[in-house]
Amino acid sequence: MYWNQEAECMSRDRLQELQLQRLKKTVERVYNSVPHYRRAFQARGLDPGHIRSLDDLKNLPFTVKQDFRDNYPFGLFTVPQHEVVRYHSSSGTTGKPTVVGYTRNDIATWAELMARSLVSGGATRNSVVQNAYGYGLFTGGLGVHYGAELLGAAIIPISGGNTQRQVMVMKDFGTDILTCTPSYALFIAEVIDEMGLKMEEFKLKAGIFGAEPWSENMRHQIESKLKIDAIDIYGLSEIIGPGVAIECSEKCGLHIFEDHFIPEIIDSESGEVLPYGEKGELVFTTITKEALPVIRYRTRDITSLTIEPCICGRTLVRMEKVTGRSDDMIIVRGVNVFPTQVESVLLEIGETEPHYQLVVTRVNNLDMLEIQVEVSESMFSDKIKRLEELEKRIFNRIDSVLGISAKIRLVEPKTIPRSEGKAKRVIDNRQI
Ligand code: DLL
Repeated sequence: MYWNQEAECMSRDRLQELQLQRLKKTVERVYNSVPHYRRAFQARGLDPGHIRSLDDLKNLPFTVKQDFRDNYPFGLFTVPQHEVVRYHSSSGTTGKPTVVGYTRNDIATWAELMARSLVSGGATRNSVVQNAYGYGLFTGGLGVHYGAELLGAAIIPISGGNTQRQVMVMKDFGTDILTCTPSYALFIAEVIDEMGLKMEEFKLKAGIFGAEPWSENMRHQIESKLKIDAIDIYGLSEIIGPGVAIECSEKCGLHIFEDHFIPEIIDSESGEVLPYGEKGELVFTTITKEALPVIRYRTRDITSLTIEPCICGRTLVRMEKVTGRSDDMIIVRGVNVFPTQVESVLLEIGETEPHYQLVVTRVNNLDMLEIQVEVSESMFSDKIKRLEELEKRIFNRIDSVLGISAKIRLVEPKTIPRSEGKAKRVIDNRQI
């Protein structure tokens, strides 16, 4: 099922023609109205006339998060303030947040992409969509909201939190589509269980989960606990919000809406563009945005692209599930570790609960990684010996898969903080 078959199944030739035409317009737009871009282009001896083919994109300068900070709040906008109808912002953990803005047309584009995403994830106009992404400056809530309304589904704008009420509403309103972060979905499953309810009492069919990395094993956990299809949705504020890419029912890669965003994969070190199939940093250029077009934005997300045809019929390029951001990666004694890799190992062993946290400390100049993971009630009250055995097994598996010796700490059920939005997986206590 498609929302916009013409756009989602367009021939690659036609798509590239459209991309080039839109790219030229975007480049002219930013060059003529944003001093930052004009300066960056001129520093490379470039002007909009240099874009003659899609291949010329690789010569344009990158845009990075710092450029948003340096031009805070509206310096990268291409329209006067009266044309902006909405602001959002991403929660900067350090320094100023990133501010993004939308014209009326941008909001319409976003709703279109979210309608496509919801349909790809299994929603129809008869759906009841429970939207537990946070409403507010975060793009998740309102992004999904407008898409669901355009689709004609009934949206429940419940936002994140108050989980018992979420469960009650889910049951009583007959929610069939849940939208929230994967970590929150897991928490909802836990509360359903605590309330003594069974999934058979719900109409839930699918969940559209994103905004944070989650492993394939985490998907299986969520699918079996909630008895649904769990679909991955990707996006970021700087580009538009949720709805940049979405999985189809094949669940093998996320289709990127290339008629609006051109993706590239680059080598993070050299900045060189990598061919299809190779893993690297994902970079996006928006080609239809009005208020805030972005040229070659470095997402810091690690993935690869493929244009192998997909069984679903969409011709759009697919990106591999994002396993992590380069900023989330911790380097412990020289070994690169992504939280999702640890997650995958823990869930594969399967004797712990899917709630974990990584704590990094530095003792006598040596990095120490402690993996805290919850065990079930029954396991916790079991013999010490069994717990020690499990610790040992996790230690060995982490050592052989990730090449790192970590301290494993099995903790009591429900002691790791639950998240209602993006989960905090790493606590880095190193003073570097
Ligand atoms: O998280 C937008 C969003 C809302 C996406 C709801 C999906 C659903 P930001 O807060 O700007 O925007 O964070 C963007 O989150 O660069 C990735 O590192 C991460 N991220 C988003 N979706 C995924 C995903 C929203 N499906 C940053 N898998 C991105 C892995 C994701 N990481």
